[in-house]
This record gives sequence, C-alpha cells and structure tokens, in this order.
Amino acid sequence: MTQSHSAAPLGSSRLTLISHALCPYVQRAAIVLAEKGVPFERMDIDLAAKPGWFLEISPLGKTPVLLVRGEPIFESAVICEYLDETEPPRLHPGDPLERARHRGWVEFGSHILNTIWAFYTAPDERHLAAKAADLHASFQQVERVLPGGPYFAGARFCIVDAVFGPVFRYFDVFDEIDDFGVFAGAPRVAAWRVALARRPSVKAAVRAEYPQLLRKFLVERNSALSRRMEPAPVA
Ligand SMILES: N[C@@H](CCC(=O)N[C@@H](CS)C(=O)NCC(=O)O)C(=O)O
Repeated sequence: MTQSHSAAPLGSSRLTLISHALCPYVQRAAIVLAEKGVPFERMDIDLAAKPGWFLEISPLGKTPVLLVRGEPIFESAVICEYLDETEPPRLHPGDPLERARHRGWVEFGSHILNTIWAFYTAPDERHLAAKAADLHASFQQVERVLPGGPYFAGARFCIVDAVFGPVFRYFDVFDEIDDFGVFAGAPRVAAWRVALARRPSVKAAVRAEYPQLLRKFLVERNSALSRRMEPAPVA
C-alpha cells in the first residue's frame, strides 16, 4: 500500500536516499546505487535533531531510508536487496546457496560496525585494546573466507563489497591515530581494503570532507580514542 508522506521535503528524483554524512549503512546503499548507475538524490539529515517528517518515515529512527517515489524503505540490507532486485546488473550471486552465504557476510559486516562503535567509544585504554583485539579476531575470520581477490567473491564486485568499503574507510582515520594491529596477519583482507578504496563507487559514497568530519565526531566521543587525538580545529 502506498502512503503519502507529504511532510518530507521530497525532491524531483524517483529515488531519494535519506542520509547522514558519516553513516556507513547509508554508504552501502549509495555504493549499490552507483554500481548500478542509478541516479538518486541524497538528503542528509542531522541525527542529533531528527526532523519530524523523518521520524514518520523511519520506524527505527535510523538512516538510511530510501524513498521510492515517496514510499519509504528502511534498513540498509533491505534497501540493497530491493535495489538488486529492481536495478541491473545483479550484484548478489545467482546461486541461492552462494547468495545465502553472501547475506551472512553482510550481517557479519554489521557486526564489525558494532565493534567499531564499541572501539571508538571505549571509555579507557583497557577497553580500547580489548575492542582492537575483537576487530583483529573478526578480520582473521574474514581472511579465512576470502578467495584470491580483488573483491569478496573474486573478480565481480558484489553487495558484500559495498558493505565492507565503508567498514574499511574508518581505518583510514584510525590509522592516522595509531597502529592498532587490526589487520596484522590478514594480507588478503589488507589487499581487499586497498581494492575497495580505489573503487569509484566506494570513493563517491562520502563527501570530500568525510575524514575531517569523522575526526571531529571521534574527538567529541570523549573516549579513550578521543584522548589520543589532536584537539579538533576550531570551526
Ligand atoms: N540496521 C540499520 C542500522 C542503521 C544505523 O544504525 N544508522 C545510524 C547512523 S549510522 C542511525 O541512524 N542512528 C541514529 C539512532 O540510532 O538514533 C541499517 O542497516 O540500516
């Protein structure tokens, strides 16, 4: 059933991605859209002051939401699946068993994002080190399932790649703070990270000022990681 959401400031595009500048889940959807060459409008909102129209269309109050001719779809994995079913080329594998495996690794990407959150909000050095160790263990698990590369399933870019591009992007900033050893002993993961960072769709999923915005966000967490960082420049 199509509902009307006239309160949302909709543009003229068929597809509108309701976004936040730093959100890794938004980036998944933006990467899938770019891989498929589908034009869309991106609308960033302030998650610290969620507009009323956003809360109306986002049952969990989270980005991303994809508006398809005004009809909201929420949850990034669902958005990616919808786009894969409706816009060529298919990014998920054709074989049902292989596709199920990929869906599992999409979920694993979300698990890593949760650990990344716990890492950058860790209150003290002990917790920070514990979360770095958890991340290291997770990437060891990924290392064991990666084929020769360059991408998750080999030569073809897939949805799991769209999920891990934003995961790896965090480490470009974390690496400037310290070497946390997260990718030690994971050469295939390290190579995958490089391949994804070069992919035009992955690059284009954030604005040019993303590293500065992320640094400012991290400093403001008032965490063990924040205390290791230089003071944020005065805006
Ligand atoms: N499971 C959701 C997670 C999305 C999510 O956590 N979004 C964050 C921003 S990256 C959010 O909107 N947080 C606001 C809040 O939880 O209040 C998805 O995959 O779309």
